Amino acid sequence: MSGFSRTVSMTFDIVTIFPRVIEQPLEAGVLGRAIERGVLDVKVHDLRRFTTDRHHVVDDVPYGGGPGMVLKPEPMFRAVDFVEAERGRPLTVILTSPQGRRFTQADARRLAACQHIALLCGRYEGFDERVRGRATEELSIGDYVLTGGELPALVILEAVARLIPGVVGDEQSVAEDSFSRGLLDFPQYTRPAELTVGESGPTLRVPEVLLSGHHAEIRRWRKREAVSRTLTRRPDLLATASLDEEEKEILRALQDDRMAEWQK
Ligand code: 9D3
Repeated sequence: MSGFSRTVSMTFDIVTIFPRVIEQPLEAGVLGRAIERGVLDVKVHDLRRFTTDRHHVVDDVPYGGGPGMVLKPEPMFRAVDFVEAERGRPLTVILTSPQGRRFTQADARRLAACQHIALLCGRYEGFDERVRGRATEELSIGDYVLTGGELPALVILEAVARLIPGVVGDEQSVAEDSFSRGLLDFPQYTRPAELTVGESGPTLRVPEVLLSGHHAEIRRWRKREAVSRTLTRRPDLLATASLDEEEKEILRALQDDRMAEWQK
């Protein structure tokens, strides 16, 4: 046995009629490097390869009439059979569709514990209803209309894959991720400390506290900014956020301020 043997942490099988849409973005960045290093394995399966007719037809008209086309069920069944034969069962099979439950960070964390995940990308008006029986879950990435499930599959893949140990270099930044605590990020600045935009524009300054070197004050300022931003922009997150005592205190003070402002 070689001491250098390496085990691939996670495998994604993606079934699509547009393999390049999945493959191209995975060549760059953090995920591309994870694939090169063998920490992550992504297999893209062209749905057309699972057709049996001469013209590799993947869609057909809807029974009952109406606009658009529906993905034929047999190629999709064969594709899932193929992946299942390769990976074994039980296999997590995710169907991407506008009818799915909304994908969240909690789903990403749950799915990161899986060894194999298959993602089926919808196109046209969607899947033949009978294919849903082969999926273990159905996910949407949000309430807007896209042309297919390829970008959603990439979104899910990226959110899950970056949680696999060794995919992102900085484990700390993954652990401290704002969404895992339920607060938005505090504002970030880098050099220079003063910036003049244009010929005679205003001077844009980095908040004094960040230049002070007072670490306790900086920590408190950052907490305050994160809580304040969340209260303004995403109050819905506060219902389930896990705040420490200091953050709860900051939140109460901010709410009192805003209530007072409102009653003036
Ligand atoms: C609910 C919209 N449908 C009304 C007739 C038509 C339709 C729109 C878009 C059917 C399929 C699609 C393609 N979209 C996806 O496959 C999809 C998707 C999305 O559009 N938004 C957010 N998440 C997802 S996951 C898959």
